[in-house]
Amino acid sequence: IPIKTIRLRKLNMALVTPFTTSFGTFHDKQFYVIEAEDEQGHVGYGESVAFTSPWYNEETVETNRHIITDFLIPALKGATIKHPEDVDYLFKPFRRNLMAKAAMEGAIWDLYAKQQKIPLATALGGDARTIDVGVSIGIKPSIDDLITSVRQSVNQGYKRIKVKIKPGWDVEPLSRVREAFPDIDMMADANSAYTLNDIDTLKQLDDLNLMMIEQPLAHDDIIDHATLQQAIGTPVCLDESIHSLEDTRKAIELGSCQIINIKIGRVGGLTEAKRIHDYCLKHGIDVWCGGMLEAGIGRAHNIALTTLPGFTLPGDTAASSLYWHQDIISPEVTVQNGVIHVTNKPGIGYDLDVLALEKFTEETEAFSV
Ligand code: OSB
Ligand code: MG
Repeated sequence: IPIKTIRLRKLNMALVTPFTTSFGTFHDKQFYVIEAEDEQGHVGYGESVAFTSPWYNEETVETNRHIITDFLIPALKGATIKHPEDVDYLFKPFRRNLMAKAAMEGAIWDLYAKQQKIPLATALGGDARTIDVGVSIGIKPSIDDLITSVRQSVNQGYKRIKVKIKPGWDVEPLSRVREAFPDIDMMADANSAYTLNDIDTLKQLDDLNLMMIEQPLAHDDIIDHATLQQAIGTPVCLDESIHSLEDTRKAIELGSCQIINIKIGRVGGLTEAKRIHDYCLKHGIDVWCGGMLEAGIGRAHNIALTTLPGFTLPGDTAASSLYWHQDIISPEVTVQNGVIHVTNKPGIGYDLDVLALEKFTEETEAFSV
């Protein structure tokens, strides 16, 4: 995969509505768009997913830039990359910094697919023509606000509703949503806000017929999650705790979860995401594709990944308009009756909206490879 230039653009986009999790509230998203260009003018796009503060994991927008410009781009110089999977190997000497690696690897996967003139989904081995989509609903000022928001999402056709929880915002709001919507597919995401001391609260959620509870315990734990899974009936899904195929194997062997949320950035790129998918498919573990409030490039990568056969549960890949006044891809991501129709254009499958890209760009840097 000959690469001539890597460009970084720093973007800043305001969210349509603030999004609150157990660890904080987002008003906007800053990120890097990575452009990998070859001699023929093909451009592959990647999007960094870390937040401005290290509160979901240890990475930030600026650690992503540091690792990309000081280590990952230099590692590409003089390297022979025959396939995007070689990039995963090339970045192995650098510990962690998985979101930085994923942004770079993503741009190269897109470039590769465009050079081959095939959709990224096809390059990954996926063939689904539509993917099922759910929505993640943040912590709201009141239960009435939450119910209003759930009603809108149900009316829009989303296939499952995820409700963010934290201590003090759990059994009561979830029970009220369940009363109002007895039959919807519903789940909760705690973003690591509980400990085993909260086991009585977590047991009460068993009465609410949840599809799963996502990452209830510490971000770096798989031991206590196994204890919790023994004690509750609701399936545990891991998000923050899973960074690799090895983490996946260990969590499954320990019984720490029954379901895995795969996020490309959290596991260091599409290559590792696919390995985790393949392992889970072989071992009968359901997976779904999580989200990081990405703009269109990141979402397009998520959509391509979700076409693999093991993605049996709806992902967090809701419509662009829920997050952004204007997205950076054209057309933007739309959801009809809870599904996204996968495009068959080469690469990520969406064109960049060049004017929007320019509008949200604060800085640009270019590096020759
Ligand atoms: O844990 O999945 C998460 C948003 C920010 C940080 C972490 C998470 C989330 C979401 C939203 O749940 C997913 C999305 O719509 O992109
Ligand atoms: Mg989560």
